[in-house]
Amino acid sequence: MAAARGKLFLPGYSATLAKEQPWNKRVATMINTSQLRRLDRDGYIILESLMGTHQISALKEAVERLFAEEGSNAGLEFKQEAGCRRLANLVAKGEVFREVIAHPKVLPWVKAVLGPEFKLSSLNARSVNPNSGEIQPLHADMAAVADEHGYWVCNTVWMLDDFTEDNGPLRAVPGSHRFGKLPQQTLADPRGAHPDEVLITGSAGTVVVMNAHLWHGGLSNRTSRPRTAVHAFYARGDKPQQQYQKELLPPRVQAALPQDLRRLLALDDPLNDELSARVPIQSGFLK
Ligand SMILES: O=C(O)CCC(=O)C(=O)O
Repeated sequence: MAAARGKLFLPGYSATLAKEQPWNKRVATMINTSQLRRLDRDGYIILESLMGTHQISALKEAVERLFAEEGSNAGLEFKQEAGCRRLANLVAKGEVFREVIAHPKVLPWVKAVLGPEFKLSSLNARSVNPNSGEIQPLHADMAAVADEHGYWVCNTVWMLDDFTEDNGPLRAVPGSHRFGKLPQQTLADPRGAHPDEVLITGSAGTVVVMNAHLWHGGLSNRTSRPRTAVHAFYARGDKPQQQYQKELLPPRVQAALPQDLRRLLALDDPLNDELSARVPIQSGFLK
């Protein structure tokens, strides 16, 4: 990965191509250049007030209903995590979730990280328990390291509650998406504080777009209320999905999907079938 200092290394954006290719034109017009530089340099950006109150409450209501319905099985299509409640396979579980994955103000940023050929990798929810007592180790999602073609994982964290310093915010090491190494290969204790870490906080309705090679992790919740987020996670087209959507989505849900969502979910993509079928589910740190 050639990440030249001082130069933008975002595969989905090229000032030259912006003149001739519709996608790059769209990036150039929709995306604020200083945010783009921040995404390239730090590995994340914060989109405030992306969700309105109606969308936040609809998502929260759907998430809590699913936690109640799924009980101790919640999250099992992916993995369960100590100190949290998790849900997985959310594309299958309601229109309110399908609206998240193709948001027109978020996808251009995902493209800026992954380039034009990308797909949804998984859609999950994570709610940190009150007084959770657990810290996620610093990790890169799917334990992914950028390869010779560049970045291949991008996550978007949709805050359904305020993220404060006390209730289990994200922490991240800015610039670590460029290290080409995983925290567990380098740090004596990936759960420990890192000298360069920052806390990512924000109000409910904020969406964090994160180059998911970035070293990051959720902190513990020291308050008496849960802290909930939805994670819409994307992968470059030549890599496996974290959760193979074609297998997980019931046929009636697949049949009702419009073409653009079928494409985003890679439902008619033989390469994705080859890459994603029968591949063990890979987390950045959960066994
Ligand atoms: O704070 C969050 O919900 C993000 C947690 C995270 O990084 C993960 O589950 O991989």
